[in-house]
Amino acid sequence: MSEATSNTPHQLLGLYDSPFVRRVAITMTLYGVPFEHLSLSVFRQMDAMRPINPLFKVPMLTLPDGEKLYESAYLLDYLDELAADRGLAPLTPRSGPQRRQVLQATALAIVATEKSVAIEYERKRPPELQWPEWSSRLRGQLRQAFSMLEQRLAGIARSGGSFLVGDRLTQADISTAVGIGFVRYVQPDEWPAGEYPALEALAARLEASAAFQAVPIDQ
Ligand SMILES: N[C@@H](CCC(=O)N[C@@H](CS)C(=O)NCC(=O)O)C(=O)O
Repeated sequence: MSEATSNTPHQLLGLYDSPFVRRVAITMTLYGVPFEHLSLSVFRQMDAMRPINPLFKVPMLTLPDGEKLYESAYLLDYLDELAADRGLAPLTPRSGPQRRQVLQATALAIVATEKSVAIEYERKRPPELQWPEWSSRLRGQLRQAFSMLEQRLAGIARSGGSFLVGDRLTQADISTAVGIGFVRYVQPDEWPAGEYPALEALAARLEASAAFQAVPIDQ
């Protein structure tokens, strides 16, 4: 990969109340990649965003050479490669069974997160256009994804482990904790307190960590 040569830092576009933006910002913080945070809302600041990102979809990462990247999974893939080039262990292993496991656990976290975002969009519709059966389906999927993660983590915890995959922090843990943080922040009524104790413990631990504290959801 061609390393950044310019002095311009990476620039990350989007609010941290977006779980997709936040997981990228936390990952950059953990990797020690300095970045400028452009905190613009895709809904409330469209005029300011239009010249920068007329797609109105965040996160968007601008590289030091001006190249723009979209879709948080691909941003993370780029950052993992950058980390590996710098001799750091990527948060998603580059190959092997643990890569598959991290990707799959991350996929569950993203299903839960996307369903939560979809519930939020449904709630923003005029009351007469809301479809309760649809919200209920989304809620069922959200809970199913978190249940599957809880089952995995509770099993690992019984054997003394404290991460979703292997014995170190991975993207699966980060995306899961960020997803939980989003649900609890935006839709506290959708988080069934006490139902996912292993996930709650993981989220509490990570939210207290320096990298998560550096990227507050309400900034
Ligand atoms: N799959 C995308 C999802 C990103 C996403 O949905 N971002 C929301 C903010 S949470 C957004 O940009 N919404 C505006 C829109 O879709 O029009 C990713 O992971 O980057």
